[in-house]
Amino acid sequence: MAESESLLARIYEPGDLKTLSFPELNQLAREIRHVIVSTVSRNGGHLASNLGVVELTIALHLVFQSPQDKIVWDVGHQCYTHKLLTGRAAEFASIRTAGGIAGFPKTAESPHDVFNTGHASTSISAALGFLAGDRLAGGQHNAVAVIGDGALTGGLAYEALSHAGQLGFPLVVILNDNKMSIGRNVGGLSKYLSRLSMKSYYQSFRRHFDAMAKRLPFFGDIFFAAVVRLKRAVKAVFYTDNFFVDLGFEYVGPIQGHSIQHLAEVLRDVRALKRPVVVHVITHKGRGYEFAEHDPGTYHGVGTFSVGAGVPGPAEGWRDNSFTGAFSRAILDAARKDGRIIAICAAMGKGTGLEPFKKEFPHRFFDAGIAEGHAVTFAAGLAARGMRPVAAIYSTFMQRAVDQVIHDVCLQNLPVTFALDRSGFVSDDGETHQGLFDIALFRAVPNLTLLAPASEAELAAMLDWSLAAPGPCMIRYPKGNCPGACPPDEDALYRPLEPGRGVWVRGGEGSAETVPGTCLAFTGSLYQQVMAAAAILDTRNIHVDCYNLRFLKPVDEAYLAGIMNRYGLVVFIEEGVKSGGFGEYAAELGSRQNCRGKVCCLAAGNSFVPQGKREELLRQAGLDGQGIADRVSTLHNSIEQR
Ligand SMILES: Cc1ncc(C[n+]2csc(CCOP(=O)(O)OP(=O)(O)O)c2C)c(N)n1
Repeated sequence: MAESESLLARIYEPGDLKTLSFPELNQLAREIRHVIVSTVSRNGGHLASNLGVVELTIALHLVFQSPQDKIVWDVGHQCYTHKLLTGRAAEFASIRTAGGIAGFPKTAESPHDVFNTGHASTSISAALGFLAGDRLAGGQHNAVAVIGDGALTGGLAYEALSHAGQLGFPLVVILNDNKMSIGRNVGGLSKYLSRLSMKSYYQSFRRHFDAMAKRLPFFGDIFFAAVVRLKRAVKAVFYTDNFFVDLGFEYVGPIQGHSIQHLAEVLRDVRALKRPVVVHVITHKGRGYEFAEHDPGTYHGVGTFSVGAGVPGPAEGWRDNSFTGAFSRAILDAARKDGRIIAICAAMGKGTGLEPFKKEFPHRFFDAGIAEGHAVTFAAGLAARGMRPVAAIYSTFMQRAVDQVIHDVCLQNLPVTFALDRSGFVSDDGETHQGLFDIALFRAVPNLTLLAPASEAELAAMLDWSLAAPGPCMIRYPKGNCPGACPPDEDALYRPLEPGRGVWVRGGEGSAETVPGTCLAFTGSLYQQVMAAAAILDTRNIHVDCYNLRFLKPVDEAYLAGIMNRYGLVVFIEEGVKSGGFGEYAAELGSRQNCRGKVCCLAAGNSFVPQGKREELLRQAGLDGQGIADRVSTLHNSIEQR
């Protein structure tokens, strides 16, 4: 379409929507879908969720006055139309790339992004806080939380609903119900919402009633609130219960979520209500792009793809060589041998590699929904009953369940295994999704064993080890390729685990020519980077020994102190924040035990890390092969010169 014909090119801010007729707004929705599909095909991103809310977003911006009225996008992965309508159409091509606009709402990016999101179920709390603050400051603005039926499975959302019902502020909660989380939504709530949607006789009554009420001069508007109360009374005849109403909300819906005009009419009425209200909107995830409509789960989050051909399926004989793939195979092997092994995820069955487990052991697989805290305590209960639960949760989302790990699992020393996927730098999603805090968060917790594999064999050995351990274990691994066999020290990574100790993957005990030289001690995810650094250092005539830590906790302190005594320089290299990390602990151990060697820590800085590819982020942090080699050269030379 020529630039002059483009309606999107005429939208600089949401107020511009008011200049368009409804047919033009429908045309705008088509343009937006086109832009989203072509951009995501190039950059990757959350496709299906965004395609499902195009009309809803246009209607919201038509009726509410952003940024004075606050629109909070739950999870935030569905904010692309919002970004396009709020002055970022020109930069949209850069979405999710390093230095480009973010794939999630980001307050630093625009005043229309009123709250940073990325983790699910925060929108109702945040919007309620805005509203309470606004009223305390004497304001009269609106606040809207847009939350999906998936995000509504998170406990935080219920805490907020309960509080909002009690406060009575005119909070608008848009429940974007597409029956999907990443995959099909699970749990009692999703059944409940379907039941609400299916009351067609009520729907038909409601439509006629609305039309009639609107036709009455004056009454339609003036007595809208009274009409809503009356409808609620009528609804009580049809429904035996309505959870939202019982909490103190008005409940409107379910309404069809792809008619801008209808949505705008309903939202105007809702805005006039001046009471807490849940608007239940039915949308189609993936709408407007056939591949995504038919398989919204696959198209929830995608890499690059061809618009015409869609996302390619796995090639014949494809093997998932990531750490996730290695975990997926290892847990299946373990489960075949031990009927007590139970797999648990929190709405991330596919992402954590548990789909094959679910297929083979459907009764031993549990998807808790977007409810990490519950998933962890549920695992604790299973362990207390003698099962061997494995909870597979991304590092960033485990932040939600720190208390449950400490209070429900570790305090009772229950044998729960945590498979912490996406630990370390995570590509594309930015600050909210980095897995850089887990070492600092969990190293301090008593009873917990913290393990970091460097290879497929090591991951499997650690899983087996943890499944036989008497207490809780956490295995952290990155989103990245997982080495299979590990040259150059052929079988180093196959050696059996020794509690508290790592393994030498280059030189080490007995390599007299390098002692007292330099030792690189690292967390497993950086194995490939450290080996690359060692090779670069060889070319500079600096020969280093490399020690894969394996156990980040507990540590055989005498053994580690021995290393720090033998080597002139020990550099700890970890994929996590420096503060509270392994290196800091080791430095304290070295000083406590008067170790002779100089100790240094290479780690992620203590700031939030924006979006980029993992390799780029490692490079920026100086944790790629080149960066490590350069830092070690400098340290080595400074010691030589002393
Ligand atoms: C605390 C937390 N756990 C897991 C996720 C991963 N996640 C991102 S989107 C999503 C599904 C959201 O479903 P829903 O809210 O229904 O939105 P939809 O994508 O269907 O529009 C999940 C599980 C997350 N963002 N936050």
